[in-house]
Amino acid sequence: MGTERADVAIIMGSQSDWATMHHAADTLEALGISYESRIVSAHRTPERLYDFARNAKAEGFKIIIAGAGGAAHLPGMTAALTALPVFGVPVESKALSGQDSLLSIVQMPAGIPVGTLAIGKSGAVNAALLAAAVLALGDEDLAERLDAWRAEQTAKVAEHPKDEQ
Ligand code: RP5
Repeated sequence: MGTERADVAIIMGSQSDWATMHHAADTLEALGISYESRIVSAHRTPERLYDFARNAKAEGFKIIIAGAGGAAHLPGMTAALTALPVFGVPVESKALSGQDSLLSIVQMPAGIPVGTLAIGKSGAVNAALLAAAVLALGDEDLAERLDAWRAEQTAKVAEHPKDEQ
Protein backbone atom coordinates (compact mmCIF):
# COMPACT_ATOMS: atom_id res chain seq x y z
CA MET A 1 0.00 0.00 0.00
CA GLY A 2 2.02 2.99 1.20
CA THR A 3 -0.55 5.79 1.38
CA GLU A 4 0.55 9.17 2.72
CA ARG A 5 -1.14 8.67 6.06
CA ALA A 6 -0.70 5.00 6.72
CA ASP A 7 -1.86 3.59 10.07
CA VAL A 8 1.12 1.32 10.61
CA ALA A 9 4.82 1.90 10.09
CA ILE A 10 6.93 -1.19 9.55
CA ILE A 11 10.55 -0.33 10.18
CA MET A 12 13.57 -2.62 10.07
CA GLY A 13 17.27 -2.33 10.65
CA SER A 14 18.41 -3.64 7.29
CA GLN A 15 17.30 -4.73 3.84
CA SER A 16 18.10 -8.26 5.02
CA ASP A 17 15.26 -8.01 7.57
CA TRP A 18 12.66 -7.64 4.82
CA ALA A 19 12.63 -11.42 4.22
CA THR A 20 11.07 -11.64 7.69
CA MET A 21 9.21 -8.35 7.89
CA HIS A 22 7.34 -8.73 4.60
CA HIS A 23 5.18 -11.25 6.48
CA ALA A 24 3.93 -8.37 8.64
CA ALA A 25 3.26 -6.34 5.51
CA ASP A 26 1.44 -9.24 3.82
CA THR A 27 -0.76 -9.74 6.89
CA LEU A 28 -1.65 -6.05 7.15
CA GLU A 29 -2.43 -6.05 3.46
CA ALA A 30 -4.71 -9.10 3.82
CA LEU A 31 -6.62 -7.20 6.50
CA GLY A 32 -6.87 -4.01 4.47
CA ILE A 33 -4.70 -1.96 6.85
CA SER A 34 -2.59 0.82 5.40
CA TYR A 35 1.13 0.66 6.12
CA GLU A 36 4.45 2.00 5.03
CA SER A 37 7.74 0.12 5.28
CA ARG A 38 11.12 1.76 5.82
CA ILE A 39 14.69 0.78 6.57
CA VAL A 40 15.84 2.59 9.70
CA SER A 41 19.06 1.37 11.28
CA ALA A 42 19.63 2.43 14.89
CA HIS A 43 23.41 2.28 14.50
CA ARG A 44 23.98 2.91 10.76
CA THR A 45 21.39 5.65 10.31
CA PRO A 46 20.82 7.07 13.82
CA GLU A 47 19.72 10.47 12.46
CA ARG A 48 17.09 8.73 10.32
CA LEU A 49 15.88 6.90 13.41
CA TYR A 50 15.52 10.16 15.33
CA ASP A 51 13.72 11.87 12.47
CA PHE A 52 11.37 8.95 11.95
CA ALA A 53 10.51 8.33 15.60
CA ARG A 54 10.10 11.99 16.51
CA ASN A 55 7.77 12.64 13.55
CA ALA A 56 5.92 9.31 13.44
CA LYS A 57 2.84 10.55 15.29
CA ALA A 58 2.65 13.77 13.26
CA GLU A 59 2.94 11.67 10.09
CA GLY A 60 -0.27 9.92 11.13
CA PHE A 61 1.10 6.56 12.18
CA LYS A 62 -0.79 4.90 15.02
CA ILE A 63 1.37 1.83 15.57
CA ILE A 64 4.98 0.99 14.82
CA ILE A 65 6.22 -2.51 14.07
CA ALA A 66 10.00 -2.64 14.39
CA GLY A 67 12.08 -5.63 13.32
CA ALA A 68 15.78 -6.04 14.00
CA GLY A 69 18.38 -8.72 14.50
CA GLY A 70 21.48 -9.21 16.65
CA ALA A 71 22.04 -6.32 19.06
CA ALA A 72 18.52 -5.29 18.21
CA HIS A 73 18.18 -1.83 19.72
CA LEU A 74 15.86 -0.38 17.03
CA PRO A 75 12.53 -1.18 18.75
CA GLY A 76 13.70 0.10 22.14
CA MET A 77 15.28 3.27 20.78
CA THR A 78 12.15 3.95 18.75
CA ALA A 79 9.95 3.45 21.81
CA ALA A 80 12.18 5.86 23.72
CA LEU A 81 11.49 8.58 21.16
CA THR A 82 7.73 8.22 20.66
CA ALA A 83 4.72 7.38 22.80
CA LEU A 84 3.14 5.41 19.95
CA PRO A 85 2.82 1.67 20.63
CA VAL A 86 5.89 -0.21 19.39
CA PHE A 87 5.80 -3.92 18.63
CA GLY A 88 9.23 -5.52 18.30
CA VAL A 89 9.99 -8.46 16.04
CA PRO A 90 13.25 -10.32 16.73
CA VAL A 91 14.77 -11.23 13.39
CA GLU A 92 16.53 -14.60 13.27
CA SER A 93 20.27 -13.94 13.30
CA LYS A 94 22.90 -16.21 11.80
CA ALA A 95 25.15 -16.34 14.85
CA LEU A 96 22.60 -17.04 17.59
CA SER A 97 19.42 -17.97 15.71
CA GLY A 98 17.61 -14.87 16.91
CA GLN A 99 18.00 -15.50 20.63
CA ASP A 100 20.25 -12.42 20.76
CA SER A 101 17.56 -10.39 18.96
CA LEU A 102 14.82 -11.69 21.26
CA LEU A 103 16.67 -10.92 24.48
CA SER A 104 17.77 -7.50 23.20
CA ILE A 105 14.20 -6.53 22.39
CA VAL A 106 12.30 -8.12 25.25
CA GLN A 107 14.45 -6.93 28.15
CA MET A 108 13.35 -3.31 28.22
CA PRO A 109 13.75 -1.70 31.63
CA ALA A 110 10.52 -0.49 33.24
CA GLY A 111 9.29 2.79 31.78
CA ILE A 112 9.72 2.31 28.03
CA PRO A 113 7.61 -0.61 26.77
CA VAL A 114 8.17 -2.65 23.63
CA GLY A 115 5.60 -5.37 22.95
CA THR A 116 7.86 -8.23 21.95
CA LEU A 117 6.75 -10.97 19.57
CA ALA A 118 8.23 -14.34 18.63
CA ILE A 119 11.43 -14.73 16.61
CA GLY A 120 11.04 -14.61 12.84
CA LYS A 121 7.98 -15.09 10.63
CA SER A 122 5.60 -15.93 13.52
CA GLY A 123 6.56 -12.71 15.25
CA ALA A 124 6.12 -10.65 12.09
CA VAL A 125 2.67 -12.10 11.38
CA ASN A 126 1.58 -11.73 14.99
CA ALA A 127 2.84 -8.16 15.22
CA ALA A 128 0.52 -7.33 12.33
CA LEU A 129 -2.38 -9.19 13.96
CA LEU A 130 -1.76 -7.38 17.23
CA ALA A 131 -1.70 -4.06 15.41
CA ALA A 132 -4.96 -5.06 13.74
CA ALA A 133 -6.54 -5.91 17.09
CA VAL A 134 -5.58 -2.52 18.52
CA LEU A 135 -6.79 -0.60 15.47
CA ALA A 136 -10.01 -2.66 15.44
CA LEU A 137 -10.95 -1.20 18.83
CA GLY A 138 -11.86 1.99 16.98
CA ASP A 139 -12.83 0.54 13.61
CA GLU A 140 -15.81 -1.82 13.38
CA ASP A 141 -15.21 -2.70 9.74
CA LEU A 142 -11.69 -3.79 10.57
CA ALA A 143 -12.97 -5.73 13.60
CA GLU A 144 -15.22 -7.67 11.21
CA ARG A 145 -12.37 -8.32 8.81
CA LEU A 146 -10.20 -9.55 11.66
CA ASP A 147 -12.97 -11.86 12.88
CA ALA A 148 -13.35 -13.21 9.35
CA TRP A 149 -9.58 -13.73 9.05
CA ARG A 150 -9.56 -15.72 12.27
CA ALA A 151 -12.63 -17.74 11.29
CA GLU A 152 -10.95 -18.63 8.00
CA GLN A 153 -7.86 -19.78 9.88
CA THR A 154 -10.02 -21.94 12.15
CA ALA A 155 -11.86 -23.46 9.19
CA LYS A 156 -8.54 -24.59 7.69
CA VAL A 157 -7.78 -26.90 10.61
CA ALA A 158 -8.84 -30.47 9.79
CA GLU A 159 -10.38 -32.58 12.55
CA HIS A 160 -8.23 -35.59 11.75
CA PRO A 161 -4.66 -35.90 10.48
CA LYS A 162 -3.93 -37.63 7.22
CA ASP A 163 -0.82 -39.38 5.97
CA GLU A 164 1.50 -37.09 4.08
CA GLN A 165 3.28 -38.42 0.99
C1 RP5 B 1 20.71 -5.53 12.34
O1 RP5 B 1 21.76 -6.32 11.92
C2 RP5 B 1 19.63 -5.68 11.31
O2 RP5 B 1 18.38 -5.53 11.92
C3 RP5 B 1 19.84 -7.06 10.76
O3 RP5 B 1 18.94 -8.00 11.33
C4 RP5 B 1 21.26 -7.41 11.18
C5 RP5 B 1 22.14 -7.71 10.00
O4 RP5 B 1 22.14 -6.61 9.13
P1 RP5 B 1 22.91 -6.66 7.73
O5 RP5 B 1 24.34 -6.92 8.05
O6 RP5 B 1 22.27 -7.76 6.92
O7 RP5 B 1 22.67 -5.31 7.11
O8 RP5 B 1 21.08 -4.20 12.44
